[in-house]
Amino acid sequence: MTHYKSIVVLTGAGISAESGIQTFRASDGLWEEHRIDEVATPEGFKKNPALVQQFYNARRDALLHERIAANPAHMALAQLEREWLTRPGHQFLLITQNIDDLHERAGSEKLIHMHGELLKMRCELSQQVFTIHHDIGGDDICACCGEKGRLRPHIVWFGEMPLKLEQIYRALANCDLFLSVGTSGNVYPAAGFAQEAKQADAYTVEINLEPTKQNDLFDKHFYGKAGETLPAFVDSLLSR
Ligand code: BJW
Repeated sequence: MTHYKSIVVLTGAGISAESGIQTFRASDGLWEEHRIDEVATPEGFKKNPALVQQFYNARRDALLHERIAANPAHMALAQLEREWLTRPGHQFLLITQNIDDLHERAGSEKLIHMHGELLKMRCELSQQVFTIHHDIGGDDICACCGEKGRLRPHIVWFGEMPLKLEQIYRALANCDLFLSVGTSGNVYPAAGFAQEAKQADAYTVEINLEPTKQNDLFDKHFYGKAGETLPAFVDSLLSR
């Protein structure tokens, strides 16, 4: 039986679907209701900042609703990190494309939000990042530069550079198990991570409701809800 030492996990919108958060590309997903170029590009923000702020304000409100909570899939990854890192020489990194904070709520700590965070905003002038639990408005004055209209959601839009890529590629180059959960594999560079892991000779595992665009890059697939399949997979890893 193979003994893995270094695990990298990539999560996407599917892991939060069972918590009541909309995915992007499903028939009832966010991109059916909103135009990507209007709400998820720097050009869209420049053209109509109020519309973009409204889009993220509404999603922030929804995330902070009391009915939203981490689900068994988020919990399983937090447990995996906790127990894996007690083993000498073992490594773990969780990379999420999600901007919600459900991994943190479950207890994950070795975590990168490569597409930003909904509960943070950023000053466009100083790049200083602030935590927020309220709406951002066009008239808001930035605490660092004192100017109006300089605050934007701390989100990586299309055409912008995802966060902490250097750290991510370093981890991928050293991993021996790569696990992808609930992502459609449509958006780069995240969609290229399985290929990077394969080049490092890692064993690659995918959990999704259905086959994805990256299907051929995975050694093993588990089809089903992440909240059901992931805890069982984590149990099998931890019992080795
Ligand atoms: C379940 C489930 C359950 C459901 N259990 N599973 C041509 C070729 C290559 C690249 C490009 C290209 N043209 C343009 C690009 C670059 C572009 C890109 O990739 N475009 C594509 C559309 C082609 N990428 C970028 O611009 C990125 N930046 C960049 O490339 O910088 C330059 C660079 C150069 C060199 C190296 C590195 C970088 C930035 C991308 C920013 C993405 N931003 C968004 C929105 C902001 C965040 C937000 O508002 O929330 O991020 S787009 C949106 O898609 C969001 C997500 O994080 C991202 C991925 O979506 P995800 O998570 O996969 O969701 P879905 O809905 O697609 O899939 C859900 C899956 O879950 C499905 O498969 C379901 O089956 C499954 N599922 N329930 C298990 N219960």
